[in-house]
Amino acid sequence: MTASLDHRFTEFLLEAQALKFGEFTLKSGRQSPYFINAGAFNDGRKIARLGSFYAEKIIAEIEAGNLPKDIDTVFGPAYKGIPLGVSTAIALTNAHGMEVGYTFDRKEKKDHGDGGMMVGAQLKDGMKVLLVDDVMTAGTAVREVIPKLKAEADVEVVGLVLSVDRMEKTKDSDTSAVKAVEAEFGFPVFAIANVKEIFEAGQHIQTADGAPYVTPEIKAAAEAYLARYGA
Ligand code: OMP
Repeated sequence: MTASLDHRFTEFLLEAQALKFGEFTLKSGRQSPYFINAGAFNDGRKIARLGSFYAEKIIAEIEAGNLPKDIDTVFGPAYKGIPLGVSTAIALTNAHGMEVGYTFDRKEKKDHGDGGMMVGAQLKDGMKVLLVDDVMTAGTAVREVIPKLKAEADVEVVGLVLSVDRMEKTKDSDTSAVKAVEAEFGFPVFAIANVKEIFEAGQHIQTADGAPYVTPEIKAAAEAYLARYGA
């Protein structure tokens, strides 16, 4: 039997050392005992596999009727979203026969050549855009990019796919950041895996020495963190 997507993805995160345990200060200022670092997907094999995981999740959500079939372009916000969007578009085409563009934004406006704030498939009115990003904690990154898209053209954002949902509440409410973004913008947010699934799977995945990646101490630290900040 093939393992579930979240289990296989957790294996990949751990093997690629993209999931770290220790003490980390997040963008939100919270002190977390774990950190997901998409920067660890730094070679051809890893980024190709990452794109395949995103594509698998997207196809599953299309089949479930949660995303439309006719997505025009995959948008990955600069900088970390760029390789995500490109590798996802490649995997959607190569493995699933889906013709789709990719688009990303520039951090600075270019004043020569083609000008413009976007690179890749040009955004036009009515286009269906699927966002991809690495991790959502408070949703700050997404809130920054939506106005940029809307300034470019009257596109329809059909959803957002993340690698990991940290399942945290927003700064000023008990609502999860994912739910708050869904309510604010009206599109669904999906994650290949969430932290609860990751910590569950990580107890059964072993390092080269045969020890579980997620020890009882690590699990306890994660649970204490989620008891405080989880939604
Ligand atoms: P928000 O923009 O507040 O949702 O935070 C998500 C961003 O924080 C990610 O795009 C990363 O830049 C960074 N981050 C991680 O990469 N991994 C984590 O596990 C946690 C964070 C974070 O700082 O919250």
